[in-house]
Amino acid sequence: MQNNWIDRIENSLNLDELEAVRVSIFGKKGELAKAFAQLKDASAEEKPKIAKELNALKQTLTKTYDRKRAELEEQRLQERLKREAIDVSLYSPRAGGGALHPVMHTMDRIIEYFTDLNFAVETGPLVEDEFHNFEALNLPDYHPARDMQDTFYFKDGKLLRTHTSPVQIRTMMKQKPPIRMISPGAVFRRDFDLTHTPQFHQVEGLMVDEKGKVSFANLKWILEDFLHTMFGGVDVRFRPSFFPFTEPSAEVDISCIFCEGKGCRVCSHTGWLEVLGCGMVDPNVFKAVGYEDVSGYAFGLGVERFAMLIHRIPDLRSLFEGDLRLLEQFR
Ligand code: 2NL
Repeated sequence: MQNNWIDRIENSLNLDELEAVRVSIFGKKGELAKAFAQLKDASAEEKPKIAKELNALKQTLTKTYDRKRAELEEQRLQERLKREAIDVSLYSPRAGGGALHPVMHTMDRIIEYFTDLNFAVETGPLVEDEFHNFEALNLPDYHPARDMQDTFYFKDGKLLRTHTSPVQIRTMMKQKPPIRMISPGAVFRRDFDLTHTPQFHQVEGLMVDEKGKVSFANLKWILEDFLHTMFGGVDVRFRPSFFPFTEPSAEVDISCIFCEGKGCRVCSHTGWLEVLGCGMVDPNVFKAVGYEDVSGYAFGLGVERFAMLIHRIPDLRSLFEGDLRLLEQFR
C-alpha cells in the first residue's frame, strides 16, 4: 500500500496530476486520514506501534511529495523559459528606432547656429548658490525674483538654478575677456500650470570684450540673423524692457508665424510673438565678477517655447507626457 502511494507521487507527470494525488493521499477525506481513523479499531497494545508507523509513513510521503513538487515546478519553469524565449537577433518590422525629443532637437539646432559662429558651449551645476544664481546678477536679496515662490531651495541654502546665467558668471570668473559663449541646459522654477513646468530648458548667450567693442547693434544683428535661421522670413522687432542683469534691456518679438502678423488667438491678436530677452550686460554684473573696462551683450530664451512654435505644438503638456503618438512624429 505504502509503495503504491509513493509510486503514485513519483509517477505524476505534471503539477495537475500531482495535485490530484496529493488530495487523494493527504486530503481531509484522503487515504492517510482514513488510515489514521482506523487506529481506533486497533487493540490497545498495537495502537502506539501502528501510530508510530503511520507518522513515519506520513513523513516519508510528505518528503517525497515536496521533492516531486519542486522537481515538477522546475520542469514547468524550464519548459516556459524555452517556450517564451525571445530571439533578440530576429528582424522585427515593428521595431521603430528612437529619436531625439523635440525639445532636445530644437536645443541642438539653436546650439548649432551659435557654434557655427565660434561661440563656446559652457555648462555648469544644476544645484547652485545664491551668489552665482542671484547676487552676481544684480538681484539683491530683497528682489522679488528671489522669492521662495519661484525658487526651489534646499535646507542648506543651496538652490536649483532658476536660469543658466550662473554658468556665464562662473565662466567670467575663471576666464578673461574676450568671452563668446552660450549656456544651454535645464532650469527650475516653482511654477506649474497650463503654460509652465517646474523644469524647463534655456539657452543663454554672452559676448564680452574691451569697452566699446561689443555694441547693441552687434546684439541686434546676431539675434535677427538667428531668428531668421530658426523661423524663416519673419519680421523681428525689439521692444524696450527691463532685466536686473542688463541695461538697456529689450524683449524680442517675431511676426506671428500662425497668422503672418494678421492677428490670431496664438498671438492674442497682436500679430507678434515674444521669443527672446536680451540687453547690454549691467555694470554691476561685471563688478561682481571682477571685470573692468569691458562691454558686452547677453540674451536668453526658453527652448520649450521655440520647440512649440517651430513644430506648431499647441499644448506645452504634450511635450512631457511621453505619448508615443506625439513622439513618433519626430522620428
Ligand atoms: C529671458 C531673458 C535674459 C540674460 C538673460 C544674462 C546673463 C548674464 C548677464 C546678463 Cl551673466 N544677462 N542673461 C540677459 C537678458 C535676458 O533672459 O526672457 N529668458 C527666457
